[in-house]
Amino acid sequence: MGRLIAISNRTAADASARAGGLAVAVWESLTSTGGIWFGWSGNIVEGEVGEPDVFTDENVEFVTTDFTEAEHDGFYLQYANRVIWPVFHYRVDLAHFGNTDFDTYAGVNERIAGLVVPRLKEGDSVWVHDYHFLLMGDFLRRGGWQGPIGFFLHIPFPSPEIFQALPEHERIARAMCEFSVLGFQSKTDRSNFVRYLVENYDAVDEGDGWIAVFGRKIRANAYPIGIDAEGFAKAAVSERATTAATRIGRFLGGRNLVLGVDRMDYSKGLPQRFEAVGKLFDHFPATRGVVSVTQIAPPSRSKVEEYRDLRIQLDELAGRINGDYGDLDWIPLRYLARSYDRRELAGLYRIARVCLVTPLRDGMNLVAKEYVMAQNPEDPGVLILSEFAGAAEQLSEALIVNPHDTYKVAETIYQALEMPLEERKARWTKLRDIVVAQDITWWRHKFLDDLSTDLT
Ligand code: ADQ
Repeated sequence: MGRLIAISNRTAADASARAGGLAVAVWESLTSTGGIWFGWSGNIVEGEVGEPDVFTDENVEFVTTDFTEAEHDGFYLQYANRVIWPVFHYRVDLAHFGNTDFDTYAGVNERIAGLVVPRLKEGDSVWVHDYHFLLMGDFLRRGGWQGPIGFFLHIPFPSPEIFQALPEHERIARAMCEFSVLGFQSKTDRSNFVRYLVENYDAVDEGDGWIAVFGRKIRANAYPIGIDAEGFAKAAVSERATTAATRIGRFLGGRNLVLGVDRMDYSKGLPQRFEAVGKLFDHFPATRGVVSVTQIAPPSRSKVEEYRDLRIQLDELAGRINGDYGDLDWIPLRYLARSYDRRELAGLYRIARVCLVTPLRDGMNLVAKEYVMAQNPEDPGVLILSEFAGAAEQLSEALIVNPHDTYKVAETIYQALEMPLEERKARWTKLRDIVVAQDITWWRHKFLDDLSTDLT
């Protein structure tokens, strides 16, 4: 394979950002083939944007651009995060359809394509990431690039009825069909996309991922993203992990830990999860005083109003549950609105008897996979997983729940706490095997192999 050219909103230009799943995968791919990584510098400037910042780390060149205030607002805060994000997570009710934000969104896609095209050489493969750049394939083609372009969507692709709520759905879908290979997290996402094309544009699903549409052939497949499974298992027994586990152990005082770890986002189902915890203590009195629920949820996108509202809602719910059930020596639900080092998280996962991963919608959900890899094989904990997380397609040995059914979630937490060691081990072994087999390296090979055998 020739050079790889990656495009994503945020890059891993800062070495400390190479710890997350996507950043690790893209960085490893780029260092193995050599290449360029384009994205936003993270800076917002008044007035005009200047020349991009270009620098090299190992054999990877970074080309990052600042955003103007108008771009940061219209592209990032509005269209990407207040239109596409809610609609793709089935929350049309939360979408804000402004008059000009789509134009700004398209403008940023076009401007970045304009930085990419002159730097492309024959033999290069372009790999575009996520919902910020749905139009990138179209602009790269308009700029004259005819080589392979892969696209990977990290978030769900909604059912056609929901996608059509986007006023610009046709423009977006046509642009997406300019990519040579389209990657989705799950089979459900892939089939939603294909169903939309079949129902609206007489596309034909020709099998083996190939789709004939708009007079050409593209490939669309599910490539469920994985984690650095071995690395995470090691992190869970590192000194930093053990120290974090000891610290929380002092707080627990021998109680069972039920843990949640999520970015504070309305897609993660946190209010419903808190309600389920209330019902656990209500309907299963044996858990009172002996179970402690800790939710770690660092605030994200706090400039967006819906996220500020969520924070208020969670503060109220946690306060009410602790007020109703807490006692002098017991805090039933603790919620920590901050980030932790990945090794510290791994240590917390390892001692958690139960992990709650109950999003209302999620592209994949890497926390579920991290929890599995952090377990002690001799005494593994139990994963409770929403049927609406992409991870549920692979991790069917978890206890699968509907996060809206809060009584059932409460009952499932109780079932998990009572689960005999033999059953815990049997379920965990199957989960571990799949997370190891389909790890981050497997994912990138699966995607890039398809991209390199593309017919473009
Ligand atoms: P996210 O929505 O961010 O990602 P997720 O897959 O769960 O969701 O990844 C979150 C990552 O952040 C995990 O690696 C987790 O360890 C870390 N994290 C969470 N809380 C943290 C905390 N308090 N401190 C430190 N780290 C924390 C998007 C999509 C997902 C998709 C991923 C990857 O929304 O569906 O799985 O991209 O494709």
